[in-house]
Amino acid sequence: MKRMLSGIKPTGQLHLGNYIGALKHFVEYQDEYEMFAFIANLHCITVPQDPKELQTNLRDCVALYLACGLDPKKATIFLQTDVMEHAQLGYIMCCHTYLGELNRMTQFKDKQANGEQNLTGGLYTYPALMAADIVLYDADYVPVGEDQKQHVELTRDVAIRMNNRYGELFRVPEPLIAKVGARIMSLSDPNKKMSKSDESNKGCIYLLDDLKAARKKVMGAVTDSVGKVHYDPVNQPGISNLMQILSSLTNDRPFDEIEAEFEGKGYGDFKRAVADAVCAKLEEIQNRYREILASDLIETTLADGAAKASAVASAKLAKVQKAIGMEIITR
Ligand code: ATP
Ligand code: LTN
Repeated sequence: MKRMLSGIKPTGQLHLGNYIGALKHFVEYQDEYEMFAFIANLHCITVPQDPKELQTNLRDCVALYLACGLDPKKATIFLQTDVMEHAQLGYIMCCHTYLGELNRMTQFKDKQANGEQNLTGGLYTYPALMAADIVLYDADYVPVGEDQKQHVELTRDVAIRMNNRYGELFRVPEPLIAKVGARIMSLSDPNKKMSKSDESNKGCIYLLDDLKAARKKVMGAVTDSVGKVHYDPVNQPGISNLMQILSSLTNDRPFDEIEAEFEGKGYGDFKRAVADAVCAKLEEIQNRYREILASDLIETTLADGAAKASAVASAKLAKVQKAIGMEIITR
């Protein structure tokens, strides 16, 4: 069975972009692949976190993985820090990643270009840790949103480099990016990615948003003056974004079918249909989320997941360290 691995940073509350671009696919693939789904809590401290908020976000993130349909019997669900090998292999990968490669990573470059102050070393070297996350499990595929493609490509380059230098160590992974929904845009500015760091809060639908608030955000989404429900991301980015959301939440309904349904109707009708689909999905997730919080499923899932992931990760780290010639006592 082919392996798949992905992670989400608990830097804030999970949003619809995280669900449509990533989480939904983890769930779809868990039957077909050996799935490793983790919470990237080392990655999230690359930017400052409030400890209390982080603790809440962390628990919510695990609960939401489960509430969205990840099944601990099928997928290995774990916390990155529960498997020490991530940090250790992360350091080793960092020592095989060139500064030129890190300098090209847009996430860091953008923050620097925006004049953000006190950027950390952890943020700069983060793609090397992400590479370790992936190769530690010999993942064949990495389902992610569009913004992460560059990091998976770097992982491939470093894995190939190390395989060439030390002999076959790692499987070389491929990013798996959905055709629809890999970059859900902000509802208040369809030229910007829907993001946890949305300051106005109007453009981002959180999975735990109150349903009324979520509906209001959809109904207030920025559209255009064309007046036709048509998929054209360049000229109608707002409408095209809503079409992607609707399609993703309704069994990948084709765009031409959506266009035909709303032919001759106003944007109000279309937005109501999108809001209905969003609220139905949020309601389903939130009901399950409340049940999970009232149970001990978070703890049992993480304990189980950490044990399964550690077994794979420790064997891989031992192999790498031996190949590099770093070890004396074989583990
Ligand atoms: P932020 O929302 O703060 O920009 P992020 O994308 O940097 O967060 P994560 O929350 O860890 O980081 O992302 C988890 C997954 O969700 C990744 O695979 C990412 O590509 C995907 N993702 C994030 N935002 C979107 C979006 N707007 N549309 C589609 N996929 C997204
Ligand atoms: N960098 C990703 C989160 C992440 C990840 C990973 C995704 C960390 N390690 C390994 C896939 C595979 C992000 O910022 N969204």
